[in-house]
Amino acid sequence: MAIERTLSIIKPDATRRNLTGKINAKFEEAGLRIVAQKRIRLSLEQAGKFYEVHKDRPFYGELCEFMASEPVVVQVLEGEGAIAKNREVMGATNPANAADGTIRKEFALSMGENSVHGSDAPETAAVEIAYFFSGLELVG
Ligand code: RTP
Ligand code: MG
Repeated sequence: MAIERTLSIIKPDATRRNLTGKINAKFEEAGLRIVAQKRIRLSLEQAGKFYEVHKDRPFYGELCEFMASEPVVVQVLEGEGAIAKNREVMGATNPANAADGTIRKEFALSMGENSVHGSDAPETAAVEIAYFFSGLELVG
């Protein structure tokens, strides 16, 4: 399988509870390399643009406010089949349905406050990585 890169975000519910290191350990144990990482505070506008695909969904406003409420850690993960592998390590969107050992099973508080974001396809990964990082910031 090809080496891929994917965009990951450690969400405010997790940064608030000091879970950045534990979540990063899960990625690294799964063979994903953190090739770029920064802790930032999103504005409401930046969160809105990032989640624009969900703009007609009922949870959009709440989601954007949550993502802008406290710092997030944005990161690029690299590895074989990184996009699917990351989503496997994350677990299901709703933590009640997430498999044992996944990040969301262990750490997520609810469907909304579910600790991590991960790109869902190669096209979205490329767009999402470019939203936060320049090529020079990716150190493989
Ligand atoms: P993400 O984009 O954050 O990696 O999560 P995902 O692919 O598993 O889920 P997606 O369907 O893309 O939804 C994006 C985020 O919106 C919040 N959400 N809330 N209250 C709700 O019904 C609801 N549904 C989705 C979650 O934070 C989800 O991760
Ligand atoms: Mg998604």
